[in-house]
Formats: sequence, structure tokens, C-alpha cells
Amino acid sequence: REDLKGLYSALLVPYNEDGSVNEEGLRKIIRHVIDKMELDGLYVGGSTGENFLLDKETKKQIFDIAKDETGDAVKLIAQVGSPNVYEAIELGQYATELGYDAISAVTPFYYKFSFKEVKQYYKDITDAVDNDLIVYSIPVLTGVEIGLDDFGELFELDRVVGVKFTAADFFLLERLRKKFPEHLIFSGFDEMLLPAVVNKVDGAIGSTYNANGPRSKQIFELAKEGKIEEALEIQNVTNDFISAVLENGLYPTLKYILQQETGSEERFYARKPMAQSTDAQLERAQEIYEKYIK
Ligand code: HMN
Repeated sequence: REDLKGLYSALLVPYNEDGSVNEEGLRKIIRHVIDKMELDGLYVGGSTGENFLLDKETKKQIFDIAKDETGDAVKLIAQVGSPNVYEAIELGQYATELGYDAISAVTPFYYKFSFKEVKQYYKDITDAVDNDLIVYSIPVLTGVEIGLDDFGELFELDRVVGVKFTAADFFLLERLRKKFPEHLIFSGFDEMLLPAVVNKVDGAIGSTYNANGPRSKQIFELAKEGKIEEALEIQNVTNDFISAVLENGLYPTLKYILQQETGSEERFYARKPMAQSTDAQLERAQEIYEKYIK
């Protein structure tokens, strides 16, 4: 468990115009995250990778590429969750055989599952997959809220080692940390990294770390040392960057910046039904890139 702590890229995946994976681009992004951003690990198959728009074989292809390019250089977590629990199990087993350090699974979404059903889903996955699991809680996208006691029940399951907590509920975060000191908590909102570290999270997983790695690492390290004023200054600049990115479109802007940073000629396309970037978005992305990253 200790080994999994740190800052992770929520890995962004570039697609070709036809929706297939741009393998060369993906490998370059992985190298960029490891060699230039110097993050501690990759979270593969998350929202930022547009994972929930993919078929099973493409998800496996991305797990393969990420492992092949990374080797043992940094930690790897495979997000395998899906309302199709059989697929989640198969993907969990697949990633585990590839050598992923842990798996993660989003709460099952679309139908309004009861907590009993959510718990059974995690039990089914952890019973069938020989790996540690991090619950992926992201109520803004799934609509699934998990309370303190329910987290406690999930944490009682064998091999559930923690949670990726993508929510702005700092009351719940503080309660979770206090009640479950042994479980791993990863913060999921990059713009709230500083307050999350003050609340003693073990790490963070985020989309903007792919491009804004150095500042994020500084915030993480300074906050752990209790240097809050210094950390806040960097969080302020970081949030100027994140506000601009969110205003212009999260994925289009990050894709553009990463295309520039990796020197890729081919445009990093989105996967349908996500829309492709407009010219105006690309122009604004260039300004944001120049102002904050280049
Ligand atoms: C993933 O699964 O790809 C991520 O870990 C998601 C991550 O938590 C991001 N959340 C959302 O996009 C909802 C954040 O990095 C987020 O993009 C960032 O904080 C900007 O709001």
C-alpha cells in the first residue's frame, strides 16, 4: 500500500480521426509524463482517457501500450470499472497479468444501484482479481454518492485498499482520513490539491498533471512539509491555468498542449461522441500553452 502513494497522471489518450488509438502519440505522452513531468505513476483507463467510450479490446490495447512503454519505471493503476461487472473482472485480470500494481474501479453507474449492489460489485471484482483495488468515486460524473459508513463497509472488503476521491466535499474527506488512517486516499480534483494534502491524502490523480506536473509536484511536496503559504502561491497560478483550461474545454486544451509538448505532428483527436476542437479552441489553447506551460 505504501508503495502506491504519490502523484499520478490521469492518462490522456490521443485518438486518430477514425476513433482508433494514436499509439505513437500515446507512447509519447507516457514518456512525457515519466521523463519530463516526473510523476510517480499513471492511472490508465480513467475519465481523461475517454475510457467509457471504448470497447473492451481497445481498453486492453491501452493497458498493453502503457505497460510496454512504462516497464517498471513508475507505478501503474488500471481503471477497469464498468457497469458490466463481467467486463470489469476480465479487464482486472488482464491488467493484473500484465503486471499492473493495482486496479481501480468506478462505482457502477447509469442505473440507480443500491449501496448493497455497489458493495456486491466490488466484492465480485476483488474476489475474482488477485490485486489490490482502489474505489473510484466521482459523483459529478456518475451521480453515485458514497457516505462515510458506506466507505467503511467497502474498506472492509479484502483487497480494497483505498479510494480515489474526486469530490469537493472536504468535510467527508476529513472524516474519511480520520476514520481510516490505514487506507489510501487519492485526491481527484487538481484545483484542490493543496487543501487535500493539508487533509493528509496519500496522493493525487489528475488530468492537468499531464501538462502542469512540476507545479503540482511542488504543491504536493511543500504542503506535506507544512509550507502552506508557498504552496498556496503555486496553487494560485495553477488555478489560473486550470480555470483557463476549463473555460476553453478540458480535453481539447490538454490534448493541444500535449501535442505541442510531445512534438507530434498528427492532431490528438477526441473519441466520438466527444466533439473535435474548433479553430477558436485551438487558438486559445495555444495562448494558454504559451502563458503557463511552454
Ligand atoms: C480520471 O479518471 O481520468 C481522472 O482521475 C479524473 C480527474 O479526477 C479529473 N476529474 C474530472 O475530469 C472530473 C480532474 O483531474 C479534473 O480534470 C481537474 O481537476 C480539472 O477540474
